[in-house]
Amino acid sequence: MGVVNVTPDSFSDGGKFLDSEAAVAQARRLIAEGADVLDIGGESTRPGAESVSEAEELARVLPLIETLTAESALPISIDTMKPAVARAAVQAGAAIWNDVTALGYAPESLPTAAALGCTVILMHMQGTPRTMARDPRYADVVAEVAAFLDGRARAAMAAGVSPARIWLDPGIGFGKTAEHNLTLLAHLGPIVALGFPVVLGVSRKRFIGAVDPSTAARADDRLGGSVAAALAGARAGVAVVRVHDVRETRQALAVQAAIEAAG
Ligand code: HH2
Repeated sequence: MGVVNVTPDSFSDGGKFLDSEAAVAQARRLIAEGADVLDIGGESTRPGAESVSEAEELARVLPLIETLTAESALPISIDTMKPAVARAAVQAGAAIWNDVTALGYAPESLPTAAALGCTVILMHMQGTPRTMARDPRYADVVAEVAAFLDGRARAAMAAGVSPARIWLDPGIGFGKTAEHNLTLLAHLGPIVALGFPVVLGVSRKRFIGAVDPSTAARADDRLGGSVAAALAGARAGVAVVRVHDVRETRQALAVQAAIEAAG
């Protein structure tokens, strides 16, 4: 799954135009590099990030989804916590609703997902993007994340979401210390064992900067660590890796698979 962010720093018309052009170019690049899914987001979920209005988020993502569905059959995932944004994105051609709040942001999230009939990604997060980095605590991070995801999958099914359309994600970096993230990556088994495809987002995340402090200040210096974590996820049975660097990750996964096949 290739990541395409449409989160402009500038709200001027000029800035927006340039950013949406850049987003289309980035999406085309990831398609050419072999992405199987594109994940499009119009609201940053980085620790401390401010939320954006529904209208602004729609203005960022809808033109991109419309452009891409017109020129490619690749499935598109909409990374949003807002049910109205998910609905408009699916109506514009998105096939997957990627929700970092596991359909918990609004009361209408669950019924909206059921009515849309799209695939949903239910992700674990402790707190909210604004607060989650403050002081995350768990007695047993693996058991708690697995129990949460199991509960949200049950809630989604009870609301009418087909079990065949549920994917789960442990939410690496969302209300977790570097140690929590590494513990989860070392013990993905209980989450994979819940029986749904598992999505893993490790690309360029801060825990890599904790392991290699020389990259602490620069997220785009974390390619090696991102690929290492994606490979660990694949070995543990993860179905989808959400990445910024599709070409390098595909190559690493292919070499790992070739070595396993030769063994
Ligand atoms: N991580 C980010 C955003 N969306 N969705 C899922 N399912 N899993 C993730 O791990 C995940 C996600 C991180 O977002 P952000 O920090 O805003 O940056 P970027 O989108 O460039 O990764």
